Amino acid sequence: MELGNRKTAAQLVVMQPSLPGDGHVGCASTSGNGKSSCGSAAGQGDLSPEVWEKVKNHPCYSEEAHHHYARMHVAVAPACNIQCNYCNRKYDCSNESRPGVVSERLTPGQAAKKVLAVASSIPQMTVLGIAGPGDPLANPEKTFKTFELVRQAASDIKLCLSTNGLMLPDYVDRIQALEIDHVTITINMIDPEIGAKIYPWIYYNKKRYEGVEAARILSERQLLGLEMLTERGILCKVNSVMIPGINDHHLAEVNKAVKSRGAFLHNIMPLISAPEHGTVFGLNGTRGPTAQELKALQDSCEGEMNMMRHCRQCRADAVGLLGEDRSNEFTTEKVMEMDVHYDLEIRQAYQGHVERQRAEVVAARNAELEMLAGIKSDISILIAVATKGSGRINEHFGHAREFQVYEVSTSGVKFVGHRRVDNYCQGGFGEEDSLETVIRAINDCVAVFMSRIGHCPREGLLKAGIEPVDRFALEFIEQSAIAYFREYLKRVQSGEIQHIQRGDADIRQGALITT
Ligand code: CLF
Ligand code: SF4
Repeated sequence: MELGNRKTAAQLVVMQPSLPGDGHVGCASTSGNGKSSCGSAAGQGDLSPEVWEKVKNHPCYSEEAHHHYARMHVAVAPACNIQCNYCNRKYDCSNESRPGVVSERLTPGQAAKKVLAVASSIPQMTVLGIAGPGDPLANPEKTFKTFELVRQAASDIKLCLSTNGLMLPDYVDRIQALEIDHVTITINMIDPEIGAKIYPWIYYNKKRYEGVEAARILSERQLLGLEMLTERGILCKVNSVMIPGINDHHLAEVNKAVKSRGAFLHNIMPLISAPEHGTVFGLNGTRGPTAQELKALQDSCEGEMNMMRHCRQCRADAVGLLGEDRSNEFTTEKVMEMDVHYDLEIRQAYQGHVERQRAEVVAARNAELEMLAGIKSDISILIAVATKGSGRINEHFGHAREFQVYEVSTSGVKFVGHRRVDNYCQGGFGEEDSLETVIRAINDCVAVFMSRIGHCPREGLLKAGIEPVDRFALEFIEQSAIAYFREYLKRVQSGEIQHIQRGDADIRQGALITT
């Protein structure tokens, strides 16, 4: 698909800004309907203190937290009880991990040691998730034993479980007893006719079911499990894979169904279906959505409930901040040789430092937001950012493996997604092919922020109509995005530039390359 051409019928010149005027003050911490913040926004908003305590340092349940806190997965659950057409069993579970990367399988004892080793080395690691590589509840003893061991040894680590939901109703009491406060269920449909196009079979009660019957049983079990969990006050996130032509128009109904059953957060993820992954969808040519298609669906569901937009579809053995992967530092061989000293006080002191940094980011954003007061305009722009975390613009363009994308308007600034890329600078030299893929990945953005950029990529970006911006190097992302937006509106108003609706962008289909 050709995505690089700015001069298309989609070009649209929108309303000129008026500066300043009617006292409109933007706020990034609430969505348009005043709904509270969480997965897609910042701060406590109107969340109850109990819920805020659960989400504030969970990198998946709080977009703001994901810049500062890390999670880890342990791959203790190899078996699965259903077949998804986007999964190839020789790879990790696509519910929560990228296909194409094989994990080491761990015993519960090995997994528990690995958790303590990571917790000692990465004090901002706050969450242990079990997400595969098969389905955790198709391997209940290994899954729960691992959680038990970690709960005994490290009481401050949040426990998080991700499942296809088939066996969920049977394990709700055990989940509650172990204080697993976060459960993700992958729900791709509530209509079995649609489900039959996604799931060829399930294995349930020692029997194999196929087609519509299989999808009906799966859907009933998923929704029942969701209801049972939310009745017990356990926070539930629903993951849905957006499969164009199959469930893309149906996911709005799924969104309503899961919201009505008390789901806290909905994470609509793009189908990953490269032919080399060997999945049914990959082999039969079912494509993933474009960036605009995904964002339009997420936007349309946001009025219904909180949407997660920062998911990295991580591996079943991922370690680190979302978007980075430090699993190579913690292989079984290395972990078993480590002399681990888990120290709660050190972890708490470090996390106190993280909280102070986080408060600085929020204060800087809010101060900048005040400068938007009174500015009226229909313009909204997307900005791509090269970052290593902590809410700052602190990555070289050539080293970035992903760009975070922010939407800015007079309503404020919000994170709307990320785009994974091949890093441009390979072995010290720029790669023209890589630049092309970067441009395709951020083609819907008017600017890209980075700490540094070389001459060649700068020229390439300008030619593609994307402004490279390094004058905010090491500054806070959101504050800088608002400052850029104010300048942008002035430039539009003065006639220096014309605001043009950008084209679509690619979502990369390749497998994650670990650092
Ligand atoms: Fe892991 Fe999932 Fe828990 Fe997070 S991941 S089990 S909720 S700790 Fe997070 Fe990774 Fe997306 Fe999952 S970014 S794939 S949503
Ligand atoms: Fe694969 Fe996960 Fe689906 Fe099982 S639930 S088939 S492991 S994607």
